[in-house]
Amino acid sequence: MRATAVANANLALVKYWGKRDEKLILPQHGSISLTLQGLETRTSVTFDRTLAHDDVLVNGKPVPPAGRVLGLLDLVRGMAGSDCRARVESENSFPTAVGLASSAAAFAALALAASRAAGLFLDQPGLSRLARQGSGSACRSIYGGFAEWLPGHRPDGSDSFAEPVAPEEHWDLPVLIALVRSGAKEVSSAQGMARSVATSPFYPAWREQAAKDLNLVRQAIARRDLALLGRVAEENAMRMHAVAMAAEPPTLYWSPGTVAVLEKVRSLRRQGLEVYPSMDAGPHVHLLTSRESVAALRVELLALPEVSEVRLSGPGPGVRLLDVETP
Ligand code: 2P0
Repeated sequence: MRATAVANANLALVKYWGKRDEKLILPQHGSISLTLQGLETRTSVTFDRTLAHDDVLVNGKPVPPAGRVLGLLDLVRGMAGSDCRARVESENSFPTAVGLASSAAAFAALALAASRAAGLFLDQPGLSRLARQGSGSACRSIYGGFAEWLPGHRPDGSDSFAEPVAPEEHWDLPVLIALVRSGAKEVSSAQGMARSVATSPFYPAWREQAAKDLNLVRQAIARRDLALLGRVAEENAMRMHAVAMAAEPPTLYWSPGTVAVLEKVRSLRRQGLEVYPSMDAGPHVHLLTSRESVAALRVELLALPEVSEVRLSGPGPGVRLLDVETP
C-alpha cells in the first residue's frame, strides 16, 4: 500500500535541549512549539514485496537511507507484523540548502505515511510517539498551532509524546524567518545537546528553568500575550545557546548574520516595534511579532547585508494525510 502525508516544521518557544535516553529519544524536560505555516515536507511511503531493501528519494534524488529512517520503518513493520521493504519519497517546500531543513516535518510526515501505508491507524498520541523516535521535535509537528511535548518518566517512553495546547486559529501570530548567510552546520542538534548534557556546567540550571518557562509560555498562549510569550521565548533561546557555548568543546550555532539580526532587533525595539527573536540549533533567526510590525520589520531585515531572505510564516496545520492507495 502507498500513503502520502504532509507535515510542517515547528519553532520551539521553550526548547528541547537534552536527552535522557539517546536510543528512544526521551527528553530531559518538556518543550512547547508553534507549528509553522508554509514550511512543509510531503512524504509518500510504499510497502512493496518486490523491493530487496528500503529505498529513499529526497527531492527526486536517491539518498542512502539514514539510520533513523530505517529505524522508524522497522518500528512500523514491527507494529504491523510485516517484513515488507519500503520506498520513501520525500519533498520539501523549503530549500534544504539554506539550512532550514526540518527533521520535525520530515519525521512527522514519515510517521503518518508509513503507518497508514502499513495499514495501521494510530491515534495522535501514538503517531506522536512514533514520530518522536525518528526525531524528538517531530512529536510536536503532529499537531497544528501550539503543542507541548510531555517528557514522561517511564523508561520505555510510553508516556513521552506531544499534546495540543491551542489550535492554529487561536492566535494570528506572525513569525518572520530571517535566513542569514552561513556555511554548512558543523555540529548536529543531537551532538550539540549530548555535549551540553554531559559537559555544560549550566545544564542543571537550564533544566530547572525550563519548567518555569513552560508555565509562563502556557499562560502567554492562553492570553495571546505577545509581550510575555516573546520575552520568555527569547530568554529561553538565549539560554539554550549559552548552555551549548559553555559545553566541551564549546558549540556555537551562530554566524555574524545572527548577531546582526539580534542587534537590529534591539534598535527596532527602541523605535517601538514589537519583535522577539528565537534561534534553533542554527544561525537563522525566527522573529515573533505583531501583524502591524510585519511590513516594517521585513524591510529592515532585508536591508542587512548578512540576511539573504526573509520568509513570512505563522501558526500552521498539523500532519495530514493526502492520499492512500491500495494495490
Ligand atoms: C527544539 N531543537 O525544541 C530544539 C531547539 C533545536 C533547538 O529539537 O536528536 O532534530 O532528532 O531528537 O529534534 C532539533 O533537534 O533532535 C531540536 P533529535 P532534533 O526544536
